Amino acid sequence: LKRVVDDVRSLPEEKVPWFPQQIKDLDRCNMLITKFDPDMDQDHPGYSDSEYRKRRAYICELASTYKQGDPLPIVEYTAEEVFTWREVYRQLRSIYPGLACRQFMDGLQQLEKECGYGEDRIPQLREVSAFLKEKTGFQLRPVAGLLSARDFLTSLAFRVFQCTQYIRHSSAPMHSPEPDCCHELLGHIPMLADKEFAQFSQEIGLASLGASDEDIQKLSTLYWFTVEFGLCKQNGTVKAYGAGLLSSYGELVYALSNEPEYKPFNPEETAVQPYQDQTYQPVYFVSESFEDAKTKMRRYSATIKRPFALRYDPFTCSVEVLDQP
Ligand code: HBI
Ligand code: FE
Repeated sequence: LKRVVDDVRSLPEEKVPWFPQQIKDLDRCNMLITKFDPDMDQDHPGYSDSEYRKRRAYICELASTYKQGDPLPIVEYTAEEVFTWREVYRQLRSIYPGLACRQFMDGLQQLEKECGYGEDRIPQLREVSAFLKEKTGFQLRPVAGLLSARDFLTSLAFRVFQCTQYIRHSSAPMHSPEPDCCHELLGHIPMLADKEFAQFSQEIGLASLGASDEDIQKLSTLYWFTVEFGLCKQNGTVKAYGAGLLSSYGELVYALSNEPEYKPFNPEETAVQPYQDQTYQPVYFVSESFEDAKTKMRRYSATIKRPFALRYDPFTCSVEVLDQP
């Protein structure tokens, strides 16, 4: 029989990186990466716009002081911000029907009907989080920017999705070098309303808990080519389910144009494929179905070596550490 141990430190293996075991431990998973930050990156479209940077600092402060369980911050978006949202929404919405997968379209239609999605206003994370909680148990948490891969993946284990709340610069509505609320709300949220996809996402998160840096790197690459840039077959055609595609007009069209290279999704191979975060991907991975992607991911995750087993308890939103039999 498996034994529940109350602390990872009592495990025989020593070099297990710390990981959260309770949902409130996510308050400690906040390591930001400054790679695409408008204060640091001279190529950021908002770099020379001090108003924009001030606004970003304000919204990021809301995220930095957030504690698990607090009500999600409400941001009163300005007319300029709503204008940017409207442009992005209009353009993308018009091409979704032919290019987005069925689960995405279902989710988006529900959000439009039940959660105030539309071109006239930017949905608030608070209402979107309540919506998701009912559909799949996922909830949102505000984040100030790009997180470390470990901290980002870790929260998925608890069905928590870390969401940025600021919007991209108005001079570049069709492209953002970093995640913003258009990417989260249009790319990720409709998919997280699907039960099977929600489970897929949580399982990547669970696989990341206490994993070595090398395994985090691989899981992060798998996340990249599935949750961010994944394609899947549906009724004989290939559709997009990745949020990076579904929030970028240019790349969504490109990814399904037959111009790039396509490979079948196979975790061992996908995990070591080098990837691009500056421009379009040269290669995309195609899954037979979500069911198939989930089965393959599960088989892959089981090969990650760990001196213990984990079990997620949905009643307490906590992770139990079990000795291997
Ligand atoms: N951080 N806020 C945020 N949003 C993401 O989508 C995100 C991240 N950090 C890392 C990451 N995505 C991926 O590149 C994977 O490495 C997990
Ligand atoms: Fe993303």
